[in-house]
Amino acid sequence: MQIIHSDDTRSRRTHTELFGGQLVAPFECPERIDYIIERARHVGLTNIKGPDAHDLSAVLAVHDAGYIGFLANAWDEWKTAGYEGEAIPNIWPSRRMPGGPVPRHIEARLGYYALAGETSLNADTFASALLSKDIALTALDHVLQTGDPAFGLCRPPGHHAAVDQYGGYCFINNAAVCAQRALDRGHHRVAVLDIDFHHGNGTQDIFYERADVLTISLHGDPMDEFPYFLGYANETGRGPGEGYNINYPLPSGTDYAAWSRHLDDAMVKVRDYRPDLVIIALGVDTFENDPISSFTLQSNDYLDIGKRLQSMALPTLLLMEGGYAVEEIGVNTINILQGFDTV
Ligand code: B3N
Ligand code: ZN
Repeated sequence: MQIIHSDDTRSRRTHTELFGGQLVAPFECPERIDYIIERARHVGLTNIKGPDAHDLSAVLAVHDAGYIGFLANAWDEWKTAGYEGEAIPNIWPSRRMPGGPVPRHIEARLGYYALAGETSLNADTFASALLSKDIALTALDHVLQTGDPAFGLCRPPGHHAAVDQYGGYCFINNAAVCAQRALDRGHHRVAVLDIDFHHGNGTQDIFYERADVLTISLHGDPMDEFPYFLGYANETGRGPGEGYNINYPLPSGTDYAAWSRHLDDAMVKVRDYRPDLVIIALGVDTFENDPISSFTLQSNDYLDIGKRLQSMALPTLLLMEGGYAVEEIGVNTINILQGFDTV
């Protein structure tokens, strides 16, 4: 398995995450990647290379240009406003005051472009999001050129990032960028299968009215889990996209027996779609000891997930999303790659 990785992902280190009325140390931390790459080397997965630079065209094909401009300038605007801490929104265009222009003040612009408040921005945020996109697109290039699978060790993750909103630790939707780039390179149908614990709301948002990208997500029921406001089973797509979005909201405590039955069902739907490429939004926060999630998958289950994914026998791009049980994240993630490789 070709792995795309950069040590420079370490440069994203925020100090604050809004949780439980306090600013806590972020769950999404650089050590996550250290553990994964260390485990890859330990088990002999040494086919690791750095990312190539890619311009913004693929990003602007799925994200709003005003949003990307906001990300590029937010930190400077925040500092210019005289704020001392990391940038966090504190007001939103909420249900009783929607509409209007995109305001000028950075506090308002943060709320306008944020779908949630836990994720802090700092001086390195935009550069790290661009690097994560480069990692994803380099992994895609490998799949397109060789037909062989590749794993983009993306950080920050991407699947919550919507057309013009960030949140849930995500800024640029790497899976969506790669799906669109594959279509622009001549593919006709791409499937995104999201196995992270959290609903891939951003990917759903971006492709909701389209039939050329099938989006499927297995996740904690949004009645109880982030992102709460999207991810329900009755969200099936709109207009030409009707039938091309499938959600599997699953209850707290879901174990591997139940989860893998839904995975099998999802994989049948992927295969029936006959995609030229399948993109796996790969989170391992389904793990039993994940600190912010509530499924009960165990480390060995990830080997089996890899085997099942490989059994689809489709060109596959795997992109890193969530997973916060830091000491086990390496074993769990690499188990998926090993399971995939050993069929
Ligand atoms: O959902 C949470 C959250 C839940 C439980 C927590 N505990 C018990 C310590 C802490 C936090 N926070 C909201 C932000 C979640 C972002 C999820 C990012 C992700 O992995 N997406 O796939
Ligand atoms: Zn997640």
